[in-house]
Amino acid sequence: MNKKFYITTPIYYPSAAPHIGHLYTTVACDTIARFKRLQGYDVMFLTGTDEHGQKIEQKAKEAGVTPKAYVDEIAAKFRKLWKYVNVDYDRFIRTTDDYHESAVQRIYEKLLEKGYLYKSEYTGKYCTPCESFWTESQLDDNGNCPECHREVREATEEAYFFKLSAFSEQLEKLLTETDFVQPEWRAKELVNNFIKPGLEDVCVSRTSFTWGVKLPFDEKHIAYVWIDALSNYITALGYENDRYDDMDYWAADIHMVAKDIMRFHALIWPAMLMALDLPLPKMLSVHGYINFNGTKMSKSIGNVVDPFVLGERYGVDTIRYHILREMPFGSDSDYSNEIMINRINYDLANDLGNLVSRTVAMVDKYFGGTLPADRQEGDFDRELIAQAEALTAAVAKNIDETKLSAALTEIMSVVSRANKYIDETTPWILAKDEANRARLATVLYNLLETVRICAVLLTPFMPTAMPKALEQVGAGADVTTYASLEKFGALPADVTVHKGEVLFPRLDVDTEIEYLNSIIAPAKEDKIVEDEDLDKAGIITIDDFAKVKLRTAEVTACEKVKKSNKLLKLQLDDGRGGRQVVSGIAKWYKPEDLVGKKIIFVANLAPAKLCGEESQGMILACDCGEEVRVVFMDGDVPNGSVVR
Ligand code: ME8
Repeated sequence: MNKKFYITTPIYYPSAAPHIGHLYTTVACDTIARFKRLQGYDVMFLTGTDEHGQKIEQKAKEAGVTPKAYVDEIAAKFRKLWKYVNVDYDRFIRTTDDYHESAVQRIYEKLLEKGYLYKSEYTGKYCTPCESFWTESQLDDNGNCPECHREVREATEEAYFFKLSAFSEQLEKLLTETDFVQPEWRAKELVNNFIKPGLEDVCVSRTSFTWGVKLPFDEKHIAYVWIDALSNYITALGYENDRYDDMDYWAADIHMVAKDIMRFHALIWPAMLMALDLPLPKMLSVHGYINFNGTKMSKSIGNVVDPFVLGERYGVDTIRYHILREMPFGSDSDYSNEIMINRINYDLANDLGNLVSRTVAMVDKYFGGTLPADRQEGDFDRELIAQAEALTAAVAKNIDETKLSAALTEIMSVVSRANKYIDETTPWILAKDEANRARLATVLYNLLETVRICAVLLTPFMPTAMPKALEQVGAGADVTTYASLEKFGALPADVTVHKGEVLFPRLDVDTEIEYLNSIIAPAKEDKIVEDEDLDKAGIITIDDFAKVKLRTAEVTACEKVKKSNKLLKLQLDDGRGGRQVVSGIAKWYKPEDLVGKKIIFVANLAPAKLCGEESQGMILACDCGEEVRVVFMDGDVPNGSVVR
């Protein structure tokens, strides 16, 4: 039986559509899973969605739908994206799946039976309107509720606690004496920030909302989302449920997460497993964040990179390559349109794509597509062959260490070496003399072989383009296996190539940058955009105007934006779950002047952040000399009516 290999992504919150950050972790895991399958492992690759909790409950309420309907829609978007980018997972878990929910109840019961759960009192900062407890560090700059910015009060509620402190010593050992957390410096961070100051027990039940798993022994308590979520890694294998029977995949070989959720995975999760007497996962691979031009990607800033848009324009494999290549092991990476376009051009169009097309074209041109079997070794062969032969082991090592960017660097250096080999051996000069036939065939064969090895190793990264490359160099199924990589020279001596499409077309940098800048807005900070005057704006058509979606709404709440004399923050009932708009009218209106009034607003304006506050639209107002007057609606207009 083949050796088992179990890899997981985090299960994502279906509270907003997936973006390039989620894409990174999932494509990284998919690549590793594909590589291990290629190596012959029996792979279980798990991903899913983390669907309970107060945040989801609130979002659903705002959208005017049930939490289940809300998560169903977004979970479907995640699945759609994974299918689109060729993520070949084996299992998709949703924490609202019945089998998972009942298993989480059993986990709580077990923790209670084993003495790791106890009832006590939780004291924290409570926001009455939001019915939420917040920790000190979650409060806003003024010490208020981070959601509604109203005052919080100290409150106490009955809750269950998990004895995390009991595992302090074992966790310290795990982090300092094993290589569980990767990269290692992240483990040091955890020890210094959490273990050294003293681990506290974790409050693992809530009573202030209902969207979650009920504790079976005390039904007014809801399971803490993190206990619920982390359990997915074992419930998806069948732990404490009849749905699956795959616990023989446990312990996980790799849990991959970003730094934001490292501490839950490196402290609470191992402690839970210790409490449940289960073996610990072998590796927690922690990667950094993809930022956008140095700024954190955020929906409210409007710089979230949509993977569907990039995939449509540049091809899914290209995007997979780019994000995996750019993320250095363990640290943050910066997404920028320029870097992406240049990367596609240099690595994929110039180096890899060109190597394949040049080689195939030369076999076609000089030998009618089929190489003769005669051979004649020559200068430079050994160096190229030695590099190609050493490649598989180097890539496999990097994959096992989750260093995907390094694995790609290794492969691309062999690609570059092969391009250099073309310049060194000058096949076009060899072709001039019939006496060089055997030498020319050898040079081209070595190139085809190098492409074959690189393309097989690249297939897990680019599962659509690489089989095409392999077909072009005449590599049949028997020479695209992992075993076939052991030998340089697996292609038949009289191999036949098949000229095909250009794998990675070269992009025009200026055109693409202009395009990308127009669809992925850079952060707009603290600035009210002024209307252009009529002369400058020119004449527009009715179709241009129709692009602006105007709607009516009622102002349900309004307050001044702190740190700004100009801005008011308005909550609008737009008939569709509500939205927040920030407007530069504080000089002319007090909050109470606006509450209860009906206004018109631009509903499809890209979101922006003004003085740190998200604005999802713009209310209409007119310039009256030095003054600005808001356009109010008369009469009883339903909220959300279209204005044309
Ligand atoms: O934390 N760069 O879900 P989540 C790189 N439900 N990776 C990013 C990223 C970025 N800018 N943004 C998100 C949760 N990610 C919990 C997890 S697991 C038991 C429960 C990726 O939807 C990265 O993998 O907030 C990060 O850890 C994860 O999405 C957070 O996803």
